[in-house]
Amino acid sequence: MARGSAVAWAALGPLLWGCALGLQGGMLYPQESPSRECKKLDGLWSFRADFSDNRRRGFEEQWYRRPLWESGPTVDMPVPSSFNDISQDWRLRHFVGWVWYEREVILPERWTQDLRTRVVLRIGSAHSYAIVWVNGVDTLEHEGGYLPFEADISNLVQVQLTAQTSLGPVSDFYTLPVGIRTVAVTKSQFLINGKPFYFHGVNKHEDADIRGKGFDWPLLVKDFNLLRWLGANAFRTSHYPYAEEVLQMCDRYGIVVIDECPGVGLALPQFFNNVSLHHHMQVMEEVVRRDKNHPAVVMWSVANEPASHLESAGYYLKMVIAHTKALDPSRPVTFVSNSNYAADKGAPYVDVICLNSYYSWYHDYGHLELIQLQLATQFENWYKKYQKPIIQSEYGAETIAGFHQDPPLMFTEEYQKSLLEQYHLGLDQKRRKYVVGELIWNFADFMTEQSPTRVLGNKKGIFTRQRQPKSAAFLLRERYWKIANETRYPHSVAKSQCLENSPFT
Ligand code: BDP
Repeated sequence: MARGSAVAWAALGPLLWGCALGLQGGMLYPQESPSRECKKLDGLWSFRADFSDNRRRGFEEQWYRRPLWESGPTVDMPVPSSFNDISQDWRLRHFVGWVWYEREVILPERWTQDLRTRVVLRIGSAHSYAIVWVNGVDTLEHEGGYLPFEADISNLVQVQLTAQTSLGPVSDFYTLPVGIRTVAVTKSQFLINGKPFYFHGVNKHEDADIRGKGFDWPLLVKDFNLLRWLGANAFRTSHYPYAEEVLQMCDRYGIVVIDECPGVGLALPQFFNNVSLHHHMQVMEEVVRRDKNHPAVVMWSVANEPASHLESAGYYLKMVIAHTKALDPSRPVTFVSNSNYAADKGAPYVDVICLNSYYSWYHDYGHLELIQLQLATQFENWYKKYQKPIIQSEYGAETIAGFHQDPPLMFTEEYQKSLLEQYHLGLDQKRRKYVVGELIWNFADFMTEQSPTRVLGNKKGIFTRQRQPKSAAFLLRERYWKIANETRYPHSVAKSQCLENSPFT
């Protein structure tokens, strides 16, 4: 290692939205201040997927000991990005296993010479298990994607290894934008600052052509412009915590967030065991620790569509929810259910009931005329049993932009529009009673694994993956602005001037 430089031989797992070196860590977002300097490590990294039969050749041959190119061929990989979306190699498109990233870093001389400086390596996110070596030394491990992790690497990069504590305290400055508001839940309302709040918004994904899940400022700003165009006031971070920059934007724009942890796919009885429970609680700790200072976040969601009809799921969800409430008594906690009201074992523990239902898509497909009846039954059953406010947390229809058919048939723009219209009639019946929100599935088309039910990914977006509107986007826009204006001017009709403004009160 040359003086003044550090080499991170390799990190395992794709680094999705980048990493940064900074002074004085503490799991805080890397931010420059009079006492902190940041060095972004975004850019091109050397990369290799371990295609060996057991996927463990890298460990056996200790690739982390030498520069990566010395143990075999490497390719360039941008960070942040998703490696699956970049390469022309079909094996990488679906690869699951260890991948190796390497980056040589030149550090400012003062970081390596001044022993009062604390140097912290922070990874914004790496999916889903990561090991980080710095100068060949195993420094950091983290399980679970989407969340940051960090280590003090001062001793690894500083030339003289004197005990740092003997040098006395250093002043450290870190500022946070502050927003103050209250959140409360009654048996039929969601209150922000004591006023009833109605979630009219979307579910999203961090996903786009080429970028995949990699963080991208132009994409983020485009999405927020579209949310404003739509008149949306909320979204759920389905199904994992989004980049911190996204939450910062929500704070700035007044978009309300249901912050979800990556508790997805808990569909089988064997998943509800003590090991998962322990890890799930740990992930909730990481989510709350990272996001607790964002006023935009008004509720935690601990899981999406767990098999909550199982007895074991009941105990499991009870524990995760209780743990989350203990971590943050100021926010309501939920999970998103697609179980039957009579069977759900987790619902007794949530503050708000969140329901996913796909009437006239996965159920009674083609029968749009059944939606209102199904929806009324759904809401009434759940409310009667639990007396808690309800959010329709997902509904939607697969729609291929440019497909048209009237009378509407599945997969056409007309069908998506009609399905939404029927849902909206059903929602309006309960909207001023105990239904406190509606979140369309999905904001934009997104990539998925291949399957017979997916046509180049999930096409339930009201925007295409390239962020162009389908017909349903205009329908939703009219509705959301109408609701926004009702909230803002309780007894008046929508004013077109509001299109210039923000939908948020
Ligand atoms: C819901 C899931 C979501 C899927 C959606 C769908 O929560 O992740 O993408 O179904 O099938 O049940 O479109």
